[in-house]
Amino acid sequence: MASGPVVIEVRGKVAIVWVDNPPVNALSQAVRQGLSDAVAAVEADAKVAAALILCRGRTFIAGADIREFGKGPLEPLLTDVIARIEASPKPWAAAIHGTALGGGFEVALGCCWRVMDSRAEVGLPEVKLGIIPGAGGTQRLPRLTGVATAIEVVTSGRRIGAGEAQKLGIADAVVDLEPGEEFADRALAAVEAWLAAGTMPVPVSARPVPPLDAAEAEKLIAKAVERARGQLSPGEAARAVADALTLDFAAGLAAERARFLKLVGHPQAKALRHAFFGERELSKLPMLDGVKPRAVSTIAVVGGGTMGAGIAVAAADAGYTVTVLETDAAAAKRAAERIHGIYQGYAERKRIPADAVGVKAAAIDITTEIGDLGTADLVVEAVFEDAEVKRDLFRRLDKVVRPGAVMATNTSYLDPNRIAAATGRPAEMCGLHFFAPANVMRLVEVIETADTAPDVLATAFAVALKLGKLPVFARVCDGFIGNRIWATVRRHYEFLVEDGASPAEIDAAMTAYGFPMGPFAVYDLSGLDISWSWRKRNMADRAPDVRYVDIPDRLCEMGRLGRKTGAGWYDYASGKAKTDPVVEALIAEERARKGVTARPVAAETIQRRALAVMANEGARILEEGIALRPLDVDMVMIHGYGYPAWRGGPMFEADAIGLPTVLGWIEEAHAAGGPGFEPARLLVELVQQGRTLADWAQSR
Ligand code: 3H9
Repeated sequence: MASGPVVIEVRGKVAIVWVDNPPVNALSQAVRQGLSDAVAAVEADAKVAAALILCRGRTFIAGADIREFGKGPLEPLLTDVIARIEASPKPWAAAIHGTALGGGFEVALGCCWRVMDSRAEVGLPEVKLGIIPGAGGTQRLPRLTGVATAIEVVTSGRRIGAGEAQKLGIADAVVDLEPGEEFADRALAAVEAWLAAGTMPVPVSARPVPPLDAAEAEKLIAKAVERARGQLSPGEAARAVADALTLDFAAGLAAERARFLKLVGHPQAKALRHAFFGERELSKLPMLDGVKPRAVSTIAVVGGGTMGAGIAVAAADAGYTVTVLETDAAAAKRAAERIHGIYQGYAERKRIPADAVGVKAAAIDITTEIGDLGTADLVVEAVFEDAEVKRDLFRRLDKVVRPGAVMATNTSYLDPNRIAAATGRPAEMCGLHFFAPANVMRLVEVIETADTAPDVLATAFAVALKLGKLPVFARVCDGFIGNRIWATVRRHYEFLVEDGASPAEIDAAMTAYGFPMGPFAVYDLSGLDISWSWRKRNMADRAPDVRYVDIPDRLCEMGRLGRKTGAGWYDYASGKAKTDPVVEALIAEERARKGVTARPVAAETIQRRALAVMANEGARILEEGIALRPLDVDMVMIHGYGYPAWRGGPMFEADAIGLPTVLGWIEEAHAAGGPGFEPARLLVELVQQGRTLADWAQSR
């Protein structure tokens, strides 16, 4: 075969089956057909004794073509292609470089032998797309690793490095390439050696499944279900693997297929596909088209607090030369300790070797001399959230930072336009709003001020991508995308408390919805004082008809600022969040003062109000041009605020439920919340036109 994405090259007795389907060799229909035809061609060629799958480009097959999902099955089915490979009288091997994921790993499991580049990884990440492996992965993997490991692998979707794969019996050989060596040559040599040995391994599907107690399997399934917080795929994946204990291979495969088909068209899978492609759309912006980012190799971070230290570590790990500016020697020492602490944590979690901690921490330069920032290509400010402090800092930075360098503020709530105006070069300023801990959280809001130059914006995106972050474009408003939505919905949660729900009921409703933590637990964790000072600044002279709940102010006045003070909405004296009679009494007192008769609030009411308020605020953010597309809002809420990815984010979910229904809920929220909670004009118009947000985004 000389054309198409699958091409055969015969070398001696081995047919190399080259797969070449950029960018990630996904198993499109043409690739499946090509592999199927290759089996026939290899069988027909008398000179050939074995076949070896190798992939062009950066990776082995990264899975089924996700874009084909939802279009109905196209022949040949992957399961059948793999069955042909496995049943062939001539042994097939897979040579894995990059990542063999999902269907790609399943193809490899259908081969007799697997040889891996020592840097390669394998994995079954299907659960992250709301599905389960659908081409034998749940039945072949436990035959190699045992059921318990296979359940762990399919339910986490994690990747397995070559070393571990060899220990687990997944990889038959691992090759460490010497400089100048070709992986193809080494893999070919491995196949020739196996052929020479003359023993053909038993196909994986014909191997016995190592026994596991049924009760033990049930426990593992229950654990997967619990961890998934409402997402169906991990539980289904665990059940599919456990089927291997009771069903023979053919029946197990049929059961896997049935589970796969049930999930692939499920709304959760659609939402997770939206999340997958949404992440990859974030930096594809018309205003960045053809704009060249400025070169950045040195990054200065001003402030070595929790945020600054996290940013510095993220930047250093991405290969930048990093300097942190602190105010004095004592603060510099604390910053150094914080950075050391982050790397220490990495070592404890085995992300880096213990002896690398000191070297990595020492690579980040800490200075108290602002003049040392003169050579930086990008300066990120992460100091105390106070407008005057920041303006003063930028005035001083303006004098030392070299012309052409980009300057960014990491403010969460302040106006970057005002901060930029303190410099003589507002065009070179933007906002880079990281989320704490900045070395872990992937979300970064990239803020375009009124003056940000296009190539400054492009530089901010390029750097954020190099840091492995998910940069989301936003324009200036109070709280940008995420904090603005969070602040709005938080107010609504407070209304619900005043109306009759307890903080614990609201937290339970929202964790049942799929959030990792309830809003009041989050509130306590981040500290009640942040929103207290915001309210003092922004809500002190509110109109009399604006609904205002005094409970959080009263809590702050009592010194209950959240976890850091041992008490907030909850009491933490025991180390765990406990409902506190003091708070219950305060809530009762406030209800009485306002003449509110507490009424029970059902969990569904809390959940639909939360969705309605978030989607409504998101729509306003869109109509004001603060965010460009609904997917930007969704990605912020998923990656910064724990919105369950399997719901797709508030904008996607509003579309999925139906905008007319959601508008009805928004009107309910408006009736309860009053001014400030009016339905967004954009949503009202879309409902009148019978359109969706996705449709609106497409037509712009
Ligand atoms: C499966 O296999 C089901 C089977 O069990 C059963 C079937 C019956 N399909 O991420 P990147 C695109 S489910 C289509 O930026 P990286 C991606 O959208 C699948 N397109 O690169 C992007 O497009 P664009 C299980 C795909 O180097 C471009 O490729 N497999 C697919 O940072 C580059 O992607 C997975 O879940 C795909 N499968 O990371 C693996 N994958 O340039 C999903 C990628 O237009 N993929 N694209 O924006 C990944 O995890 C990463 O892409 C990978 C490379 C690690 C491979």
